[in-house]
Amino acid sequence: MQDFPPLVNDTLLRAARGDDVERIPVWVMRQAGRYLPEFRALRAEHNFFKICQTPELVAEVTLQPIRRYDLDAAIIFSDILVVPQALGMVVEMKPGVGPVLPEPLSSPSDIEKLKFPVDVKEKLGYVFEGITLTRHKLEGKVPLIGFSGAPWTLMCYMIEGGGSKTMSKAKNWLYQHPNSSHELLKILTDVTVDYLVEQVIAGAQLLQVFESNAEYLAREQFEEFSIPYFKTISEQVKKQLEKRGVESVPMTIFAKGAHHSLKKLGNIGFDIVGLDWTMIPNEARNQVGPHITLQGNLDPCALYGSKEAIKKLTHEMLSAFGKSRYIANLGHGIYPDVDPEHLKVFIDTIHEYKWST
Ligand code: 1CP
Repeated sequence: MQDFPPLVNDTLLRAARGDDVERIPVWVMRQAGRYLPEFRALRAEHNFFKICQTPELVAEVTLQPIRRYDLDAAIIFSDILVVPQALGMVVEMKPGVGPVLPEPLSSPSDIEKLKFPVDVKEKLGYVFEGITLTRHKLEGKVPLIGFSGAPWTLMCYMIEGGGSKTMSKAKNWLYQHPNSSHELLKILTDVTVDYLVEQVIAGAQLLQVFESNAEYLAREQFEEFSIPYFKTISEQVKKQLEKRGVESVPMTIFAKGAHHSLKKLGNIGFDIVGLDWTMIPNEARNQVGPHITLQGNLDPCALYGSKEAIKKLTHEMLSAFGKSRYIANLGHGIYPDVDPEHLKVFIDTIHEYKWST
């Protein structure tokens, strides 16, 4: 390995393993992003994917929230859509619009156009270089999280050609072309496994898989088109790392909207289950059982409230989850128009919380 500085604050990793912690660890989805003026300033000078492809810029953006706040983890700056790019698809980031794929997969025969198999070290080597450099620049302050999109969420972008209110084109495939859907999901799973393994080898200390589009699937579809691939990802990542002689890292599954399947999510080889803000902590705990760490789940819009209101809602969140096996976060990514001072209130409230014994 790359002789990284020793880790000073390992609270996140201890909570992930279920060990005792003196304070609740907290990080925030999209913590490096547009709500930060220092991010917007850098973004004004560089194209989004140019930042992702330049290890020095990746490290700089990843460190921005760490300099500002008392966070317990950094998450590598990148995007889930670098995987479709690695498969040969064009992805553009349009300011004010979001990601656009100008040539989406319009029928199952388009699967043949994908450049598969992917040599992730060749196509996504810039991510791994970014991870290694960032891990050094973090100087052991907090652990570094790596991530990927889950296959169904990636499939949505590849077929819709960008965000969508309904995902009706991608869901059309599930009903009209279930075999081709599985073929595509299998391709995405294979790339994702290699991609996550290399992130750990490069220095990622925890991995999160984002199934942000789980909310579009009913339970039956989620069980057919999403869960089996999660299972393959967790099993294969751990197996491949063992084969390579590398210690495995904790893994988080965040499946937004998958209320109906929390029990299953606690039983597919992931150590941490991320909850969105509509999920109820004690119900989730009953579903996943005692051996899983829960993560979440304040409504990202709660940060629009007054500082007093944020404190109150954060206290309620903490008492609902309890101190053990818990990582604090929002229930989805922070929005670009949130006041950075309000995020500070959220983080500091979590750390200052006095647990009654
Ligand atoms: O969390 C972090 O700080 C790390 C950076 C990060 C992550 C983890 C970014 C930077 N994107 C992501 C993951 C990501 N990207 C997800 C999964 C998490 C989630 O649901 O939020 C998804 C669905 C995307 C796709 C994406 N990329 C969207 C959503 C579009 C939609 O409505 O469907 C958007 C807006 C982006 C662009 C993007 N990614 C990241 C940033 C900072 C931005 C803003 C782009 C800009 O600066 O113009």
